[in-house]
Amino acid sequence: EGYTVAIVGATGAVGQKIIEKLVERSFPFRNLKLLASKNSAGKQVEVNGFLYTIEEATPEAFQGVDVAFFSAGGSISKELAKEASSRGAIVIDNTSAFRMDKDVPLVVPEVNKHALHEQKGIIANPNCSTIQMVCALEPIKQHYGLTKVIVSTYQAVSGAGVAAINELTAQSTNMKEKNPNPHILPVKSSEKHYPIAGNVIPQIDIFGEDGFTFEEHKMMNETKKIMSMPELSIAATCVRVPVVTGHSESVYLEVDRENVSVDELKELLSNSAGITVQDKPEQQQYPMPYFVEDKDEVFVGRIRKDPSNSKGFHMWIVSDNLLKGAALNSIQIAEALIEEGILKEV
Ligand code: 11C
Repeated sequence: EGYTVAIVGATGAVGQKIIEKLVERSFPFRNLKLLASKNSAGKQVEVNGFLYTIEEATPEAFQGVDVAFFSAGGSISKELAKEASSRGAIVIDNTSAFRMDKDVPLVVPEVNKHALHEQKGIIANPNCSTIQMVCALEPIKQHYGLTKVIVSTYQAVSGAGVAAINELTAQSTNMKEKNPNPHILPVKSSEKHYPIAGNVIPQIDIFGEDGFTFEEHKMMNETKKIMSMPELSIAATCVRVPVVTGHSESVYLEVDRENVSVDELKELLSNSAGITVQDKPEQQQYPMPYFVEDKDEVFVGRIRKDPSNSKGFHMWIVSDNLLKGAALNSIQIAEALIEEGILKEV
């Protein structure tokens, strides 16, 4: 009884969370295949009391797999995702490799579960900072319309993987150190690196010709695709901050209706799937990344009306980037595939 599930990138920051959440949510797996690079092959990992040996991710490793979660970087997905789907697996890909492909649904189940029916073997999990934002924007769009979004992010280093977490930790233990020796952030493959402890870096991923980074393009393009709003006016500024886990976002948005009140917005978001409103300024209550680690929800607070635009609102959105931003959303996609009858019972 149950599915054969493969996890590609099982030793990474997201891969580890996928394993944790599969167990915690009692996902119906019968067999687990933990796949990783040649370097990690042979290591043993305990999952729910059973020992699993990590195997090298090769095309043949996907034989007999029903669902494959990919989270080992875009180049591995480009190399192996089609190999997996051609062997009958449904791939849920956590990288940016296929997100904007016409034939690949880009899914946040609370927003566009219906898109799963268009899948042709690969489903893309959106970028972490996009996921938490669209969870809050979708109910607003449905009730009041949405015409404009301007977002600035405050993103945790775990988004850049275990090496970036280690870099922040090492630099934080000696903030006065004159030689923090950065070599991962902002972008591992780039020429220049900057310290992250005691710093804020306005660059996540590489720059495009328009002056926006790829992370900013992801937020803009993915939001339009997930929400089916190709014409949405949206701009993003993505910034790395010295936080291990939990992305924060300052979002300005404009609705398409007059006289929407802050209380109405709070009520709407409080009743929306996956969202918790934490918004009592008089009690200094608002979301903070320090408190969201290991929490499934998207937290929203600081909801205010813009002082000069009656259709404009500001809000602050925080979520665990490794959970709703990555591992949890991927598993919710797999659960939705079962609910919708797309992943057949075995
Ligand atoms: C970060 N958002 O925080 C990135 C990590 O496209 O899935 C996720 C990259 C992606 O660095």
